[in-house]
Amino acid sequence: MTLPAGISFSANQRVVLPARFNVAVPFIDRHLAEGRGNKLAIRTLSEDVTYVQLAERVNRTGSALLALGLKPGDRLMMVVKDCPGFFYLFWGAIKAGIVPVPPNTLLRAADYAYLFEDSGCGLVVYSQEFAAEIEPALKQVPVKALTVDAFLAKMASASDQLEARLAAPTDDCFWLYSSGSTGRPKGAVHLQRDMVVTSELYGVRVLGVRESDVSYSAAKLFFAYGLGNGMTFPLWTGGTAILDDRRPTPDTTFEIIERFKPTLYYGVPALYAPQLVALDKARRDFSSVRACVSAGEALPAEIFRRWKEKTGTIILDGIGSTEALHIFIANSLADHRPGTSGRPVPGYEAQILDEHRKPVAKGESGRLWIRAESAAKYYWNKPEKTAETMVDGWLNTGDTYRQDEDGYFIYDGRSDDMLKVGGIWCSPVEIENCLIGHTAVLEAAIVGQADENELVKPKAYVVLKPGQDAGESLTTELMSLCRSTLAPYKYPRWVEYVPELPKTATGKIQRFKLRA
Ligand code: 3UK
Repeated sequence: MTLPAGISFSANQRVVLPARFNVAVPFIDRHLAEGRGNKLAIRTLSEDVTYVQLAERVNRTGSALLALGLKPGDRLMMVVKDCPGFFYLFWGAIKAGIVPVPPNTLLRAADYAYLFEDSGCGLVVYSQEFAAEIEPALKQVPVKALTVDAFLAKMASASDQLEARLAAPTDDCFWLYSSGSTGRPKGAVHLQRDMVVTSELYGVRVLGVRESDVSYSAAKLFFAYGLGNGMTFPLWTGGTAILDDRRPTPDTTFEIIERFKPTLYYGVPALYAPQLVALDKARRDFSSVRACVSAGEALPAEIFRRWKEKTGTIILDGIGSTEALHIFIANSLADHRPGTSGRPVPGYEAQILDEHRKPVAKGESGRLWIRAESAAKYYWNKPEKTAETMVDGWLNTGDTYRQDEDGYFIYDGRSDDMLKVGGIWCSPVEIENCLIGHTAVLEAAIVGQADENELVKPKAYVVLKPGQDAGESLTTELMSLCRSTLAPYKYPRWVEYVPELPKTATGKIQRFKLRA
């Protein structure tokens, strides 16, 4: 399929866009003009949505948001499960000039209260499933709010005509929250052009996404990885996206794959591992899938090998980030090396630098910096964090990398103490603070430890208060304390009791010593 009218890429992969445009037009409306109206845009276990229906509902949504009093530039917080309503809200907002902000849907009330406050959002729309966390947050920070079902009822009677609000390619378009090891999540502000860049440079040109593809992402839409896989790439190419709102498990994912026969499957290492265990017990039909993708954390070469043996398909690992929006170093069908993240996606630049910001010798480890035309412009209200991460047009990934003799990039760990669990960020400090909330605990430190599949999970080192007894029942209590107060994937899978924690002279916990 050719690029949408008015959009092109130069020979060095720079995007060329009209001076004034709205990105909802090439992603949504153009499919009607190009004769794809009756094609299925979205399929779920309970409904199918054609491109005509999608475009109409996007218009009604934008009209309804304006009727609810939102103005262009206002933020719409959408805590929405993977369902067609996610598409309507995201694109309806963008088409009306409103800024959608889809946060992680696994957070707790206190986290949401912070996001409502920080974003200054004018409206919260949430799936009923998340009411138990959203409603207490709304009591703390009052914002106008509606459930998705209540919103859809309003939408149905709103105007199906909506003029696209024109913007510059570098105007703010949508935000994604990203967490750091200390401090609160940061709203990464993405621009109108960013989804065009990721969809074309990685989606079309590296992965070969095309109109005939049926895409299924087990990674959810609130995650920048899932947003690209499960929404922007299919819409950019006029393909079909499969959505499932359940928590992905081997059973649910294989059920979806056998039923909808996707051609592209997107997972994370923490799901490929249990899927492999399930494949040992029963064969599953994978014949529709032409390529699998993995991101979020490094894919162990052993998982690549066993997956190929069991399914006959290969997993293309690639590294992306919320700030870059999607994958910037990747393996492809034509060029891959298991155990590495691959090579830079054409159009993205990558450099491995030492602590003086000088390039390291080939083969040596250093900090990975990238230059991306899809990069967030800044963090909302966080000028210092912006200045640390975004320097002279380059993004500091916070990752340590080295290159092998053929130029493939090899992940060497984080440069900070952050952990990825199931592809999602975990701050050690947040888990430690939760543990310290228990009456028996004096101090705690969290580090990542590899499980039997070489995948990282949180491990707690705990110092007890005098007179407290370590034991299995305390361990169970600490784990359930974390499970009930933090996002569920963040609880420590192991607890080790120690007499003291290693610290610097200034009292900072030296987590790297516990990792060693
Ligand atoms: C780590 C990886 C090794 C790395 C993401 C694809 O993960 C995504 O975004 P986040 O902001 O995290 C970014 C950080 O995660 N990481 C991601 N992929 C890999 N490490 N190998 C990998 N393949 O620390 C990176 O800095 O949550 C992934 C597309 C869009 C995304 N946002």
